Amino acid sequence: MEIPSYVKHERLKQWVKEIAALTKPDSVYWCDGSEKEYDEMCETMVRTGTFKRLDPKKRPNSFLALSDPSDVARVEDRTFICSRRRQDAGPTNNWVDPKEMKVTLNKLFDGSMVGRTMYVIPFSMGPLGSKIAHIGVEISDSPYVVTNMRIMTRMGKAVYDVLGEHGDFVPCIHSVGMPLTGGMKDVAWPCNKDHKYIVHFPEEHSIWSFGSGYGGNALLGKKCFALRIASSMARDEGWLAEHMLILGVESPDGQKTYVAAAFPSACGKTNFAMLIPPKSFSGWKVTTVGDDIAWIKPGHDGRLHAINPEAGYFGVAPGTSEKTNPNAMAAITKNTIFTNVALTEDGDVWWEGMTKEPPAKLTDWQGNPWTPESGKKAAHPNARFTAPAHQCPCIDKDWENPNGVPISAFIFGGRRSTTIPLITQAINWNFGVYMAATMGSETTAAAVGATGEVRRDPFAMLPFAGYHMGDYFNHWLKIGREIYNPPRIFNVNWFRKDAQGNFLWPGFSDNMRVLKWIVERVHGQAFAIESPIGWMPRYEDMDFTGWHDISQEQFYELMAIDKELWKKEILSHEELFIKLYDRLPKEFMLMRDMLLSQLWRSPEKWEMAPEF
Ligand code: O2Y
Ligand code: MN
Repeated sequence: MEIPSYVKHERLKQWVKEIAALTKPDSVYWCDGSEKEYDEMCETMVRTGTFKRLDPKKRPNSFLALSDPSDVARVEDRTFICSRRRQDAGPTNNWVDPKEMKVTLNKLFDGSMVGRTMYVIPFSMGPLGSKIAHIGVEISDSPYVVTNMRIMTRMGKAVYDVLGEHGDFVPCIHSVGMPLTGGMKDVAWPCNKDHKYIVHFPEEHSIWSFGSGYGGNALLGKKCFALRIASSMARDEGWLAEHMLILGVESPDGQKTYVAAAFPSACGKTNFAMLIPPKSFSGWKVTTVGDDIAWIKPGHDGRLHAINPEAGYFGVAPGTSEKTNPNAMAAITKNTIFTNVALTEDGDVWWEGMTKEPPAKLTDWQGNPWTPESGKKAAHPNARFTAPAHQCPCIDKDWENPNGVPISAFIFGGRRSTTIPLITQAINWNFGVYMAATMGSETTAAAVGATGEVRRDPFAMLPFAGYHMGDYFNHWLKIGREIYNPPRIFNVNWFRKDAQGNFLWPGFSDNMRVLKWIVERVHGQAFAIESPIGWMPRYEDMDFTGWHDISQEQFYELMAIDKELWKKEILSHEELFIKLYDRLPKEFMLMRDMLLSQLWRSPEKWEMAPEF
């Protein structure tokens, strides 16, 4: 194996040799991250059928990949946190003894790259050399992974300069798990239909992924490193690795405020990160730092500073349109990889929700002819675009600032049709942590289990915390004790419905009205009243300028606190607490009791009557 002379890190070289000896690829290729390399790999994938080049006039330098129908999303039931002790992974993660798992993985990876090229992909999560950033090296036998990693991370040989001879890196090993033995012919989307393993070793900071070529299972910088391994590093080192978007709000007088927000997967995070304020909000601007993950470290000024560790968007295509997210639509006009969307007759892409009327004829995500009468979706519901972040028109000027941006507020939100008001502010850090820990979403038809059942998804981190959730809550409480000027914490619910099942809040641009109140609260510029569950704006504290007509009554329906529903809510917090009992913060019991006693003294339906 020829190793480029610019790689000076002996441990890294040794590790690559070991993995090559185990996986037995035909050749080893060290990625340099250049444009030439990217173009050549795309061209090779066009020849092998993995990529289809889209019409260069309509979507310059863009490609479509169609995955195997069995490999279309993250596989949570095949995702493992292999800490040495089971109790450190906690009851919400799949756990296998690391020694046992290594035996399994060594068998699976033995010869898994026969007939393929093994790519060595150096990448930085975060701006190269930033004190908040960390380095990883992914070994993969998938050229699809290489090209996606080049968009999603800072990938290339400059990483070796930062790494030097002894720098730390997270080793990430990935194989699609389909060796080409005995002259076997390759397929457009190789994967292993029988065995999938997405495995994390939090103590040794390493990741092994086998059998899937898709998204979060294979682009190991994202959920595996930037959340599962990084959350464990963050706990040990006193920082936060969170499933949060980061956005900037600029007021007409030029005041800039950064907020980070956590919503469960598929709750419109990218849309919120790229929000365009209503026309009536003249002079207000929202800018995007990140749409999915935030790494947040305490700064010398006693504040928390955040970077987006990623360099691209791996966004859900269905539902994205000029109406819902014009900034995302602009970001994907060129240099984009589309996965599992439909192909138009003129060589462009389409998905459900992109236009009001579907095209008359398409090729669907499985490569079959499609018409609106086909009776099935043209694009897979989890179809994705991979696009460079810098192509987003509303990208923040400091999105690559190595020092990060100072965070003034955390926002948490689930998908709840009842109970949770549109907006509340936690009375203090600890109560905010309690509210984030107990956030939940109602299951939709797409998810397993009964529709409408509330699933707790603490901090939107349930699938992504690399250690015990109880310890994770304690870590958040500890951060609050240690920083001098903690961000304020807010809870939102864009999804509340009336008795007839209609959404009470339009969402999208109008979320700016809530964001404005949040920003003004942070700066002590907005009024709030005390409710049993936190601070709340009154009707007159919200900016409804340019709104067709929202009455005070309608707004208070969105904000109402129903005592009976809240009693049930608190009871269902108990379910989570019992599960995490051995490591649950003692503060949570006090806060639950405080919540109960506050509710106890409130009327049956706590409404913000004008006399309050
Ligand atoms: O299904 C996948 O592999 C992707 S999941 C994903 C991708 C981008 C941002 N967030 C998510 C998520 O599941 O939260
Ligand atoms: Mn996500």
